[in-house]
Amino acid sequence: MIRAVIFDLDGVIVDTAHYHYIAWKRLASELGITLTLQHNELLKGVSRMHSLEIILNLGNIRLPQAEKEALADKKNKWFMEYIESIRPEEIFPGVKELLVNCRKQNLKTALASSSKNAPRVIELLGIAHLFDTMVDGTMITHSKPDPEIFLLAAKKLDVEPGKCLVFEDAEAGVEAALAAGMKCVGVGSAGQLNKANIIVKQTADFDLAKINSIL
Ligand code: B16
Ligand code: MG
Repeated sequence: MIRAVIFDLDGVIVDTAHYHYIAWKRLASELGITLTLQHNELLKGVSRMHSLEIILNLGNIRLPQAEKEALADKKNKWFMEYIESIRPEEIFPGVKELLVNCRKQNLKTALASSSKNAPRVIELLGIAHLFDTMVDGTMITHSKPDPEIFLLAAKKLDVEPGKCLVFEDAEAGVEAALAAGMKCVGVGSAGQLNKANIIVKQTADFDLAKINSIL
């Protein structure tokens, strides 16, 4: 039986991926690099510094660590400005209801986001009370595709990894969930997420009544 449901944030609950994209694109263009939506797929779910490395590689740019940190801080300041305008209306349709229904069915719920800004986003969305626990980028050493974030969420929930179901929109996130020994619902298009146990177009398309058929 599935006992817990673990949700990624960006791309699963709200489209913060868009704000990450415009902030990275702004930084990339200052560096003379054109960042496309296709490139952006590689940045989903991975840490801030790893995202920067991917962008610098696109432009064949090598920089000392201190400069990289300054660039990452610059991007983060822009991102933080953009997300201050996020409102609860931006939660993807049906996601709040899905969380409420999970809890009604005695499933534990967790947030597992690589973002160090996840607590602020969740606060602005007003949905902290719908999670039994939250794990974010400040609590982990290795970002997705490493399973650390999901294993920590399972530990905090006190549920075995094999009884957890993860919702993920990023390839790195799907890989992390499977590496943790969990089941995974891929949110998005089949091509990128084909390793997931099932794929839905939007988070709310998942049929909670059939949750155990995934095992
Ligand atoms: P930050 P998720 C991830 O969040 C994003 O998908 C990824 O694009 C971002 O680089 C990462 O968080 C770190 O975010 O710079 O705010 O710490 O999809 O795991 O919820
Ligand atoms: Mg995501």
